[in-house]
Amino acid sequence: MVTVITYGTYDLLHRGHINLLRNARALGDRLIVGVTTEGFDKMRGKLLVRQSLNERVEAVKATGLADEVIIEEYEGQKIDDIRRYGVDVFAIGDDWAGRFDYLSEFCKVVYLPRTRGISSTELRSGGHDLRLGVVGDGTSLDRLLEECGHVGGLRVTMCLDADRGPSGTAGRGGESPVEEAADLEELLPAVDAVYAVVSPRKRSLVAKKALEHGVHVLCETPVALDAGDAAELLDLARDRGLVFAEALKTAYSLAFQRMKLLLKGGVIGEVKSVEATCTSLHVRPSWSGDRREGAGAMTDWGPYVLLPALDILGHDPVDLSFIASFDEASHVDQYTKIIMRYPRAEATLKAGGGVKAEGDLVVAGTRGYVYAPAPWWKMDYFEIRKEDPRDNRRYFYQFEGDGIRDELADFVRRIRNEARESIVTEELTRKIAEIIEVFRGGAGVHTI
Ligand code: C2G
Repeated sequence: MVTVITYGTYDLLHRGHINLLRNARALGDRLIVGVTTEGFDKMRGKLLVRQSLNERVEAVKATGLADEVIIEEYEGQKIDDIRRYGVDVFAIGDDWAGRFDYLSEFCKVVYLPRTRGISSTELRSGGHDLRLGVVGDGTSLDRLLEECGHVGGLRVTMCLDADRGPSGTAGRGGESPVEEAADLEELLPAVDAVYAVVSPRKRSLVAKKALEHGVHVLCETPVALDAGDAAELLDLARDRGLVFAEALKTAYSLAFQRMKLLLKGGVIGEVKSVEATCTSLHVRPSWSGDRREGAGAMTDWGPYVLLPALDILGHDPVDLSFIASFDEASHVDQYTKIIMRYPRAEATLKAGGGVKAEGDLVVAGTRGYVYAPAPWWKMDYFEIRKEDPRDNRRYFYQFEGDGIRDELADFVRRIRNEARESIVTEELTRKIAEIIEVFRGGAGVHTI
């Protein structure tokens, strides 16, 4: 009796899966199929699975090819299963070639030919991937290309970069070459969505053109330098039935979302203060030093420090002031402290570009506090600390790919109508732009 085992997600079960199961079964007398849980898929970077575990299990059972269906929940389970079920052969599609050689210590490992021309990703996207155009400023595309690979259903097909010129990026990414466009007029008709990472001033112009052209937009934060522009973009997107999303990565972190829920549940009592710091010494891209383009600590880091304050304490501080240090020649802010007073709480937020400080987050309450160490804006861990350290609790989460992955997945979900409200709400987008406008207008700004 030869026992064969194979694993998979089996989302929207298709003939590729069925061929694989049939071929696996032919390798022995008995076939066990492991179906992955949502949690395990998320952990291994598969984010856009459409069907529930139950639906996927039922679909595999309905093929009649599996003698037994089991659930795969954790890293390292394969070895446990092989031992537990006395497995002789481990079979998997050859897209995994070499990756499971380590199992040959426990049983025979066979890579079966994958069926060409069909995949769950394609079925999920209704036959074609969303074509994403990147309008950038010299930011490396490599990272984005890699992250898109984890999301599925989205391909970077074109880029436009005024600063770089023809660069050799074109042709990268194997099957999906990235073409370089000469201008927006060439790019927009050729894509379904745009990721705008140009200077803060230009990004609202790019976003507007894209939306007018019927193209969805993922826009770096802050999306605009004043509330009017932000509102115009949101309204335009709504009128056209398009998705407009602010790329504020921390908001998509699971740890950050979990922390907010715990705070809402009163884990540290009534929140009295939010202190958040984000700084960097290397000033960011090509527009740095140009105040008109929106350069400065406030635009680089302002949205990040504002995020926890506005999310936790609300959008209506009773007053707002700033203490800022400006570069003498360029008048760009190198260091900005934002102070917001609420009826029963306060926020002290520090943004630095060219000034460095400890980048942590502390939320103080009447029964304890939350501490997230630097760099808290890439949050994967935080602590709830109490008066008695024995009552402290630590929370760990996975935070992959600087948050870009989750941000892209949310963007795709919204375009596919699978998620209603954006993680960064319209109200938050408006409020961030409004606070940046107040700062740039000089109201309540004390200079040091
Ligand atoms: N498959 C195939 N041909 C396709 C698509 C998929 O032969 N056109 C195979 C895959 O190679 C895999 C199985 O069908 O062996 C299930 O595919 P997925 O549901 O995509 O699952 P996958 O992410 O490959 O999971 O740890 C290994 C995983 O559990 C395998």
